[in-house]
Amino acid sequence: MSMTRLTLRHALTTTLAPILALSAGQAAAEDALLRFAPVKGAIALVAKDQAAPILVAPQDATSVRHAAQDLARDLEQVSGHASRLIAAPEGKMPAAIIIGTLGQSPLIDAMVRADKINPARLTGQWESFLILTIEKPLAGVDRALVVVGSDRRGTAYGAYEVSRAMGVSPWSWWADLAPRHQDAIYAPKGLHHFGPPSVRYRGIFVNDEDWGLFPWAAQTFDPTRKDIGPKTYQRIFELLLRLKANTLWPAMHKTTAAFNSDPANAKLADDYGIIMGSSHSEVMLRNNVGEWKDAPEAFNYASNPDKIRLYWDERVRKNAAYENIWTIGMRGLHDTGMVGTNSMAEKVALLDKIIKDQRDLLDAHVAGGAAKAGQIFVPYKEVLDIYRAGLKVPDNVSIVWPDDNFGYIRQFPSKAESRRSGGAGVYYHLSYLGYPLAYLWLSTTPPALVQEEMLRAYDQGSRNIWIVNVGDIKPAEIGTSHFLDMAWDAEKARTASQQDYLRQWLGEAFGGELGAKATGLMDDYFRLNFERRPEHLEWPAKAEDRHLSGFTVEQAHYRLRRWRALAAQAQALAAQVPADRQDAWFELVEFPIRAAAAANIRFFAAEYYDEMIEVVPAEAYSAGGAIAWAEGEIAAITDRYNNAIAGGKWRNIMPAEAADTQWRIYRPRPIVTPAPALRSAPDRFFARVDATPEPQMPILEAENAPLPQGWRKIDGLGRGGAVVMAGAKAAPWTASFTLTKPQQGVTIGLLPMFPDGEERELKVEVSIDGGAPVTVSAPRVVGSAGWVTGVLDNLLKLPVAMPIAAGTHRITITPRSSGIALDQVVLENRTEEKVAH
Ligand code: REL
Repeated sequence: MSMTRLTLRHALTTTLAPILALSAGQAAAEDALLRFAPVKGAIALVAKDQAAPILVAPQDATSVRHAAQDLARDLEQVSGHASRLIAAPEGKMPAAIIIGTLGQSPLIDAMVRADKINPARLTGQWESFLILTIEKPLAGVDRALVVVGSDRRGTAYGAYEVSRAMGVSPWSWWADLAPRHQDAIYAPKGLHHFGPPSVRYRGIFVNDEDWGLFPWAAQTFDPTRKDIGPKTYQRIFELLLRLKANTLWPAMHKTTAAFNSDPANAKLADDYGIIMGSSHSEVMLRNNVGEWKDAPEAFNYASNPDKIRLYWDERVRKNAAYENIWTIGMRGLHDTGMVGTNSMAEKVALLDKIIKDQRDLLDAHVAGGAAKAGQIFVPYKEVLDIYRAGLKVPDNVSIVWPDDNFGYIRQFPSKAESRRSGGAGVYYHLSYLGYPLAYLWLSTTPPALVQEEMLRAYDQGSRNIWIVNVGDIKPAEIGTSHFLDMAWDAEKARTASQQDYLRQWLGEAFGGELGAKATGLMDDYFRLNFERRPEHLEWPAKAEDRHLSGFTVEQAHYRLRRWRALAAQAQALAAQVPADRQDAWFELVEFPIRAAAAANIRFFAAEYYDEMIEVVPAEAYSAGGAIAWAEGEIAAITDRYNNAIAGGKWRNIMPAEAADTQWRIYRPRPIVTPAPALRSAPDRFFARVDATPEPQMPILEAENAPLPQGWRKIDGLGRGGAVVMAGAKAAPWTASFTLTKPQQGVTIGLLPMFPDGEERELKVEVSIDGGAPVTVSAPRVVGSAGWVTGVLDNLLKLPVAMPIAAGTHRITITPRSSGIALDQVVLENRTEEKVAH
């Protein structure tokens, strides 16, 4: 037995567990894939002004050769020394990097035959890889760092993993995180094993691109094409591989040409090993807004099935050779319901027939037919009702359960559904255009919420496909990484808090010290935006509401103080950021914080102006000045993003603000923006903001009571810093409090989650001092007033009527449904807030 084999065995038994527990790019120093100073026994990949060549067999997949080329480029970018790509050993080589796929690369297979690589952990595995050092791997090569993948993506991920270990962030190009120079790069002896991923298909949906990605691609990045075409998609595919993702739902709005209108796009996806899907409304890879050339009324399967079937048939034939995930079912031409039916029974029957016909097309053209082809059914918006009314989705089709567009997953698979051979998945939003209000500007969904919901889904069987709507990609960099990292390794994610994730991500981007400071800022950014997203400030607006936002003056001013402090810190810290991270700092930290802060100042100053103009005009004029200041701030930082940073690379990517107005129905009494003549210096307003007392609310924050058995604390969600989430057999939650005057009841604040499986309402029992419990329930109906309130506030307020005398009491809350995330108990019965759920 060779020495290598011994080392291998040793590595497998002793070091694998800790390595697996650590993330990519985060391995502890002693387990590091690469070092930048000589270590005993390490292989010199770059030393003495030379970079080792990269061996990759011509027989290997194009995606592998792309990744090898990118690795060569990265090596050169880091070290300044070019590395050559070669197909076989040339002469005598002291060191090399060998990249290849098991069973596909003759280089790798030769090493397996010679007992240099033990393929046991790769054979038959999905997207897995080993990175290991081997002595005398091939004739003529003394030593090599070898990346061996179980399949074409596994190998590519492995090559990018080496890049990452050299300091090349997956976002290096997309977020201007240029790698730092290294004079030398060494690979210490060892073996590292990665994969298989927790979730089989992991991808993004580029959506609502009209205001960011499209104008940027059309006018800045690919002006010859004037569209999102292969040049832009190449960047997206590479990003996906660097993030260990494998699937894309492409841009689909009318402004952008349909992805498949140029066959070069799908061909390129295949070259990169990317699996192409399409969104819930673009079944059978057809982008209807761009490709359906007949009258819109003719997109009706009840009256026009032959024509529509032909339309689908053409796409299936043309794209059958590629790896695809076929979305089946049918909606309207865009994000609307299917036409041609009246009753629910008719809808179910028509959709059953559509699915059958679509599977016949797959049988006709795709290798292995409908029994083998990857297929998903997405019960998005109205389609969930059709599914619930009895639609039969064939067993091998994955059901991809969407969130409610606001980050709360509408339905989790029941036990029976989780046993379907096609498995289950999730379609999740980090950005949204639609009812009741869009959020397209800043990326504000807290990682803590995404983690909670996605792991709930994972635990209940949604493990086959996860797709996240990332809007224009920028500025959703952190959210996108977080989602895809969880999809790659769900167990690792489980133990990390929001702050842990931010610390790791920002530490990798900016270094430990600056990363830790940025973590505090971004954690606060997510918390403040969770209370109200910057795009949702104008809500709610019942005509009689004094404050459109629903915030009292104390709450609003307290909030502004926190935003102003945060923006000031982000700006002040910029002075400590090294020159090569200045652009990235602005894109990832400073811009989102300053933009959200300015949006809040502008909105709450306008509310204050409205309130004061007839009472103390000078106060109002100063608030008018604050509005003008905030408008100027947004204009200036947007201009800087688009025109000044990264040498103009991002021109046209950042819209001046939440780009959409069509859904703003909640604005019956618009805030008056004062004319310039009615504005003065903002100092008086800001002094007022600083002097307003903190809001005093009689509130019990759930996380401050002792955590009962079966509950978990989730940091980063809810008012006050955390919520507590009840598990399956949670004990009652209980806390004591003192009232100085009698109350008519309390108001329970929950996160507006959905319960598990077939449950349809959130339910708790509340009792005071061991008295008779009162049951409170909230049916979770998307579109209802209660749902709108819940998702825009990220808080579901459930008033409980029960007289309580002054004095000290004990309240007990017992979960009676799943999905109970308790945020707070307001010691008042806020019946005026009672809304229909
Ligand atoms: O978020 C979604 O999935 C939908 O809103 C989209 O399909 C749709 O294109 C939306 O962007 C509105 O146009």
